[in-house]
Amino acid sequence: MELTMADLLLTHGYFLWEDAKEREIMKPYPPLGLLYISAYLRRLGFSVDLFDTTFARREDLMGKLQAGSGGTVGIYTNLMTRQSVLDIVIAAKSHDWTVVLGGPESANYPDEYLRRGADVVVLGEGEVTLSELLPALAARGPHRLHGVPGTVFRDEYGQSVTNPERAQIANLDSIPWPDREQIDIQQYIDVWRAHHGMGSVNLITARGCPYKCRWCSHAVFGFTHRRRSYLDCADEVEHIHTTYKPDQVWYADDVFTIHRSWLLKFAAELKRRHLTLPFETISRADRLMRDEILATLAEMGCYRIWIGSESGSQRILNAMERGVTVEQVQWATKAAQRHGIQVGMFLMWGYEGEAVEDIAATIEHVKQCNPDIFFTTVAYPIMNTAYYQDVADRAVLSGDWAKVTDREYMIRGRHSRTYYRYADQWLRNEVAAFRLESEDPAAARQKRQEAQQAQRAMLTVADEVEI
Ligand code: B12
Ligand code: SF4
Repeated sequence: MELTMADLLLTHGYFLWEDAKEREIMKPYPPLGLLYISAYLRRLGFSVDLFDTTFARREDLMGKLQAGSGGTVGIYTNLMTRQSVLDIVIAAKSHDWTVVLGGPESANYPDEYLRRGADVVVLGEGEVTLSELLPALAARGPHRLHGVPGTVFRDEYGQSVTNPERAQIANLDSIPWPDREQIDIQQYIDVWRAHHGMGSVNLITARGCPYKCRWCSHAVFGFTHRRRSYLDCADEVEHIHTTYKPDQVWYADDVFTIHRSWLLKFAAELKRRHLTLPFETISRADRLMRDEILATLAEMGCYRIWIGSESGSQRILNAMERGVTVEQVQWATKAAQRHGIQVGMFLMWGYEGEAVEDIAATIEHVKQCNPDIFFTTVAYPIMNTAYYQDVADRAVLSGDWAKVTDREYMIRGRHSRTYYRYADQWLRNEVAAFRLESEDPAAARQKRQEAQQAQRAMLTVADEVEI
């Protein structure tokens, strides 16, 4: 064992260079959760080492695990990184590390991860739990962690023990900002600049979302919503601006405009400090339903707002318990664009009960809104969501649990993937035709024909099921 070993090595399982799709997108952000934990533990006097895998090679992390045999490693997990994290767990265990996992994915599958070698899974926020867990591990080892709230572990008999829940941090201003000094933020900014002309840094102004969209994962923060004070957030933006000089920021909140009066105060404070930094963020249409909000966002520097539109069918939005109307999405999109803000839209195919009329309604809706960008996805059930419960008896993983993610669930009886591929082509061609209409009617006609072909092709495979 190294004499200088840190109390905790923090890392994650996301390696940009291993992911061809992400390399194409090239919009990496560091995992804020790890940076928050690092800052919190350091302030209490723990020594923390942080190995950011984003731009690293897997061999480098493996080398580090080999060199530091016998320490404690904490790994962030999310839906995308299951296989990668399991590889790290196996490597860490082979070098005698104690392995602690945290984040949304391991919270959804604590026993699966414990069975595959993890020693402890932390549920919920990591800061306070780790500050109690590290001394408990040092004093009692990994099998006698009874009474450490927010943890799941295996006792000496191999039985899984779930401790009581950890209380959430009531005052988010009381914890230090993310420990960005521990990683190479400049590399993130450089990569962003090289690929998008703008260097970006992420931050959050709140934790948790009180809405109950049935497919959304609330594994970490539950259904609470806690905000930081607008002054603390403005201080952090100022710090980011003076320290890293990015060209923009990304407010990685769940619903950035959820609290109107907070937003107005925050905007006024940034203005007072002459901090107009371009930014992107995500929100809900029903939380954008005033010109005042959109004007404020535009004045703050918002150049693109992402809206989860999901479907153009009110019936499906209601089934999702989205709490938003189609009209609200249409109004918010137009209003944002009127204020000079681009709109990015997320859409979902294949939700429970979706019929061909709902698909047609979604296509009409996207034409009506004419967002600047839109992304589609076929609905997938994340473990422990209400949607998962709805389809659990028909959900089949397309491979070994350790090798796939929750995105690979197939739903028995649902239309095939080919069907949704055609739905996508129908949508994209219709929207393209709509956009070409006035400037190039011939091209528009061509696109409309392609849309009709896609629609017909979709209908011909309507009887094929996913599984
Ligand atoms: C911003 C964001 C993104 C951004 C950028 C990601 C980034 N790196 O910043 C973008 C838009 C790219 C994105 C994409 C996706 N995302 Co996303 N994203 C988020 C979001 C809104 C914020 C993340 C964040 O910064 N949180 C703030 C920090 C402080 O919270 P935290 O990371 O959870 O950390 C705390 C705890 O988890 C814990 N903890 C964390 N690490 C560790 C480690 C240890 C050892 C311990 C003990 C504890 C611990 O302590 C931390 C502090 O309290 C979250 C929702 C959310 N509010 O968290 C979804 C979320 C993480 N994303 C999710 C999903 C599904 C996706 C996509 C798969 C969506 C898709 N269909 O494509 C993609 C995957 C992309 C990829 N390749 O990984 C899900 C994950 C569900 C799951 N079970 O894993 C979430 C939870 C959203 C949701 N509600 O469903 N995402
Ligand atoms: S989808 Fe957005 S609004 Fe709905 S519950 Fe999740 S974070 Fe909240």
